[in-house]
Amino acid sequence: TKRRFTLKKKNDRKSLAADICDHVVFSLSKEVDNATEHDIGKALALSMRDRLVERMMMTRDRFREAKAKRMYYFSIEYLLGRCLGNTLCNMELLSECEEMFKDIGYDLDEVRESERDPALGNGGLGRLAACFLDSLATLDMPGCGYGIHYEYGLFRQSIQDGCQKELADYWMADGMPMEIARPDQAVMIPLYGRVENSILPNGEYLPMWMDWEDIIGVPYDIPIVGYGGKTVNYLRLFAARASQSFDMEIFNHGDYIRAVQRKIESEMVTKVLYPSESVSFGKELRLVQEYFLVACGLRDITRRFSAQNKNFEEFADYVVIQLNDTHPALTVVELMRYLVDEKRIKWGTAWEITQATCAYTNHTLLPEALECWSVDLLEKVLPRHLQLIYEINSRFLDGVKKKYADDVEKIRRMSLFEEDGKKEVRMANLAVIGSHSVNGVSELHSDLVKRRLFPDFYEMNPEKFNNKTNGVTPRRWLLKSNPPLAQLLTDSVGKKWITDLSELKKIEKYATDTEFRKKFIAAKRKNKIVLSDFIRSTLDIKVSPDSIFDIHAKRIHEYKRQLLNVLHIIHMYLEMIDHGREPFCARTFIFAGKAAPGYWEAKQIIKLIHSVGEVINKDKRTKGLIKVAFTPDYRVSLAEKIIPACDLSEQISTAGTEASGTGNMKFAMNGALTIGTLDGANVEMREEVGAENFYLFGLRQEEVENLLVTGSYHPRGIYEKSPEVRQVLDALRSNRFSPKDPGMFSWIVDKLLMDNEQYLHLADFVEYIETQKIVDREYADPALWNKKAILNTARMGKFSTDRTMREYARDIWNIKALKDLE
Ligand code: DL6
Repeated sequence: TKRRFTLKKKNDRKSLAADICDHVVFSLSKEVDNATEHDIGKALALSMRDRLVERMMMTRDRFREAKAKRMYYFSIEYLLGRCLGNTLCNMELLSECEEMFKDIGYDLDEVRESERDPALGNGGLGRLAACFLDSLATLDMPGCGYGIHYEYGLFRQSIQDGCQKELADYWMADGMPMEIARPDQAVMIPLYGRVENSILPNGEYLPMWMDWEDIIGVPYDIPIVGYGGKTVNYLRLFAARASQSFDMEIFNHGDYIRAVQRKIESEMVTKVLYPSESVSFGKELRLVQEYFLVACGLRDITRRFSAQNKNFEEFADYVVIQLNDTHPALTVVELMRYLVDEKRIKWGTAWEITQATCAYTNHTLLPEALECWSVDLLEKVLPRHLQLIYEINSRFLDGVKKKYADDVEKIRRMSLFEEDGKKEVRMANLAVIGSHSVNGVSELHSDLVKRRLFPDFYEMNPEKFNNKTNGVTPRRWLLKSNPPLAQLLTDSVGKKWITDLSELKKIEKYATDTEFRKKFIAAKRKNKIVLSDFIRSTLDIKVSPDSIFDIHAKRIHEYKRQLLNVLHIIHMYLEMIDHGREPFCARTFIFAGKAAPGYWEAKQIIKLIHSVGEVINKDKRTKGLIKVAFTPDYRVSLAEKIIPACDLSEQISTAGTEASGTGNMKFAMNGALTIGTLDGANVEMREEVGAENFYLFGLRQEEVENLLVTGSYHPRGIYEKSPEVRQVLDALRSNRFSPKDPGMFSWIVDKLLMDNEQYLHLADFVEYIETQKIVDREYADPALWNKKAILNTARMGKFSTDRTMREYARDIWNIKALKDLE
């Protein structure tokens, strides 16, 4: 007989209010009359959690009954953002709760503002993972996330004297009401030790991983509710705990302090998130983190699989694992170890199962971000895995040799081992050969993945390679973060857009409708006022909501070219002050983003933005026509304030460097126009919104490649030819923006003038300022500007992660929505 969990909690106002009161008393141990706003917020979160837990159990029962194949997303980062508002939105209880809070004299907005962002990710890669989870649940698909329960998330950024200072982010200080600890499902993870190679009496080779140390992985589940509240999947995050036996062994020898010390050391594994998305760290702790994620995840999955099915040869019929970049690439080796060593499955079959189970997404073309692990380190931390990597490599290269006989160079390039200098394992090669699918995250990027990153692998197995253009979830990035626009869209075309973003095409016809346009402008203005107030209250900078909000919000990195933006600001300033040429429109340049703590150049760029801002903001001669603001501590909740208020979105990376970008999509969806290069997903966005609704400039990827490969980039020639470039660089060198620190920014000028400046700032500068002039002219014509802005919102249907997830499900995972299986 089928036993299905049934819902007990009701969603009407009375039941919710009663539950909140119960939680204030029984979970928080406070009296309702003395409860603070914060207590009420927590009690509301707990009441919502109760509802999600019920639905999670129902979803679990439905999966089991349907014997559904499941997708497990392995990612070292998840950038969830605040949970409460999102849960209320997806459960369609937001306005109900707002009303209820009003009735009892509390402000729900304030309660929501006091929630801390769980910042368990650096940027694009982690936020994409969070959007995927939202879409999977909304689509009723069996897909869950696996990750690490870091104690400290990404550092908090404060600005002191224009410089970034990093502060620890103890995100759990106040508890995380939404999560569910599952100590009963903890798993044990071995590390270090040695391999003993024995031969059984029947001649069979038996490697034994011995003398390992172990860490316990304790799962914490965060329920992920899809829109409408029917499906609730989960994100399972593992925290490292010391194992009892581990402590006791030393303890029994009488060394209590050393036992505690060891306990602390093993809990270090999940202490902190590494704070960069664009370099590979090469540190032992990071390797242990990566293995910890993979090993905890696989143990959990194999246990779940075994409970329903004993035949591991069918594993890939029920399980598929998506590797979010190479950080979880050890999945390939750990699954082989499990199948061969523990399940005694023959190598060839185990390899087929592994390849059918794993799929890999690449998220970066930057060479410095491609992970390699030293053989010495692997030997120390994971000795059995290193043996397996040798075996995988040798069998794989046998196949390569069979196909390409004597092409020694090709074999060298395709090997899992880098042999030049210190011997290392190339994790990207491992992920490619161990997976049945390799995808990039935009059309351009996927093309470069084939041509630039893995040409040999592509030649050998072209069928593995595919593109899955990124997206963003319209629930968080439009419905929740932009209530005025969301309301206007719903009023105009109905609610269907929330789960089918292509519905917004229907507003195209209103692009020239005066009434609609007025409302669209009013929604944007409302958001701009909120951001202006925020900037005034946090930075003491007064900005006008009538000015163009020109926004550059993303990680600070040379390839993203915040520097190009600053050069344009300086140009505008000099035009006004030195040449008396005023722009048509006032502009507020808003920056936000963190620099990796060890990335000196990026931190200097933050200092430069502040220094330029200080001079310009104070200079009365600008008549307020240019303002510069840097809003510190960029994170999901700040993005939700900034993005809806944007007029002009800066997406200006050097063509061929940004894999996709997802900020670009969020801005355009919220009615911002993009100024951008043909890089990442900008290319497809421009195709969708129409070339006339996108401010394009800059070299194409092939032109960039050509300049770099042939060594024919000579920026000094550009400097000499172009008065605009000269003026700006000379001003930077003249200390006009660093009066107290002469010479501070000379390094920038020097670098920009070097032939090997790989992001080609000066090559694109003149066209960039010309394009900015067009922006200036067109913003002065509100009918024209807003027609374009409306068309941007209308035509962003492709960039919903609902579309992305459907494509992964169909082409890579072979999973179905539960409703289609029932
Ligand atoms: O795919 C998500 C996101 C892209 O949109 C960005 O373009 C890309 O820079 C980012 N990549 C990373 C680097 N991770 N690694 N390794 O975060 O991924």
